[in-house]
Amino acid sequence: MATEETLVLIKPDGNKRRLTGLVIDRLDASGLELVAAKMVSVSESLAKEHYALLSDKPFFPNLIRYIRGEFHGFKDHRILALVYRGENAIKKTREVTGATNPEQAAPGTIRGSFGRITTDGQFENVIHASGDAADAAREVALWFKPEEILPRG
Ligand code: IDP
Ligand code: MG
Repeated sequence: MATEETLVLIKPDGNKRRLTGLVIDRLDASGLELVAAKMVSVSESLAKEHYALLSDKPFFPNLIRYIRGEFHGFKDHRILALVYRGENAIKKTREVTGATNPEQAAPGTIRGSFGRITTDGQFENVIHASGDAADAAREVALWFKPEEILPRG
């Protein structure tokens, strides 16, 4: 298995509920290496590009508002973006993350422990993690310049 890189975003609910350290701790425990990190002010165009494959979904407009921090009071649209590297990094990160629907996410996963569905149906699932190799390559390149990522040792 080749070394992979994958994108993680701590979503605005994770930030607001002070889960950043916990998320990083869980990912550290998985043995992956943190190779890039930055706070990003998420523009509407970045949000729409990130979620381009979901643009026909009914929840898409709310998803854009969610990832831009509009539900959680972040007027500067702040989010923490991270890149993890390691063997099987995409699958390992998804396992720690848990299922998309926080009510179906396994206990002990980040989403199973801390996610929720709001009364109006919005999934608040704490983090984003790239779903597969194609998504990971596209998303890492969308959020980070090559020189912002530590070189492979
Ligand atoms: P993922 O984040 O587990 O990869 P995707 O299917 O790629 O899941 O969806 C991206 C994001 O869109 C989810 O993390 C969640 O915030 C939102 N989402 C996906 N499906 C639903 C839904 O059925 N209702 C509300 N929000 C959803
Ligand atoms: Mg996805």
